[in-house]
Amino acid sequence: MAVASIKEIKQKALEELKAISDLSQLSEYRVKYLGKKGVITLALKALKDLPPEERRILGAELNELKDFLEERLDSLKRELLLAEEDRLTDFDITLPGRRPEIGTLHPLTKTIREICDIFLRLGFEIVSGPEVESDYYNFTALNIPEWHPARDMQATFYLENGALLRTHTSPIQIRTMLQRTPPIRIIAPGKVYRCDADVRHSPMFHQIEGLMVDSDVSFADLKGILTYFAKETFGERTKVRFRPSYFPFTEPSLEMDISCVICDGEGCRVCSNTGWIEILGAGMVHPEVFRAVNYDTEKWQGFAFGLGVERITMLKYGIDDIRLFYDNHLYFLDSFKTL
Ligand code: 2U9
Repeated sequence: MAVASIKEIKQKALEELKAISDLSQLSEYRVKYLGKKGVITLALKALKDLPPEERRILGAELNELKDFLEERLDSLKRELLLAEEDRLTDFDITLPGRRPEIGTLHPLTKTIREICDIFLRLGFEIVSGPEVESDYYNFTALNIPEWHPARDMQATFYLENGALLRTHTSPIQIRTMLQRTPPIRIIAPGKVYRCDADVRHSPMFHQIEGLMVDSDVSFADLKGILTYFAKETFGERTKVRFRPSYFPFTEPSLEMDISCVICDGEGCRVCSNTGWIEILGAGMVHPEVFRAVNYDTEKWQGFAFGLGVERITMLKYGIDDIRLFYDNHLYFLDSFKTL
């Protein structure tokens, strides 16, 4: 190795040192010159083949260069780290913040909560029960014996062990009555299952049922409470009407209509030009049901009602396809954010 080539190494090294502008260039540079196979490391190794005098002079010069570069690289590294930190923390505090995406309750959850709140104000209590039920609690105790056509009407999902998926939340009321003595004022929201699927039917949907049992409960109480519920849910101006109906578990039974929320009673496609929309069924608890839970029919009377949460929600928001509730498309769910 000649003196000239050491000069060249030094000159190039100093020149390239000036061009370093970030940490990765610095690291590359360190490997190139000071690494195990770096230019300076190899040059130092090559000294051993030189005569002693030359080795001493060139060795001193190379070591000086090596020490200089090591020191310079260390301080340059500190400078670059500081600059990087500055860059990361250098932001404009006057810029508006990024608004976090906030979700919203599912429309069915909203309806369930709103309806439950109405009945909580009337002194009702919320109760729940299992979705997998026995034939007895779902049908027999509700005055629906095996031969009853209502069993076919409520197309039931049966499990292999003979249990079934509840077709309504009524078994909750049966279980509650078996556990307690009147007075009872309960509301039973929950999922129910029927083998049915189209634009208006889903194999799983939600019901809210109510039950009040006391020693002085009348059909008039039932009508009063249902009217209050309709006006709270659809607005004070909503009109109601009651029609006679039939359910195995209530007698007498009724269905309640409200004046059409779309056309205000004028007649439109939603109310099939009648001006009225059916929203729930109800009635006085059938004596056979009281007998199934060992309640003295001379002492106690009660009323019960049942409604479909999806149906109420579709009417409230003008939704025409039940499947939208279960698809979980954000464009649908987000539209309830401001409501
Ligand atoms: C007990 C006694 C009586 C609950 C009732 C209805 C009428 C009714 C339907 C509304 C639409 C079901 O979701 S839906 O398809 N329900 O019309 N439900 S009376 O009667 C009971 C419940 C429990 C012990």
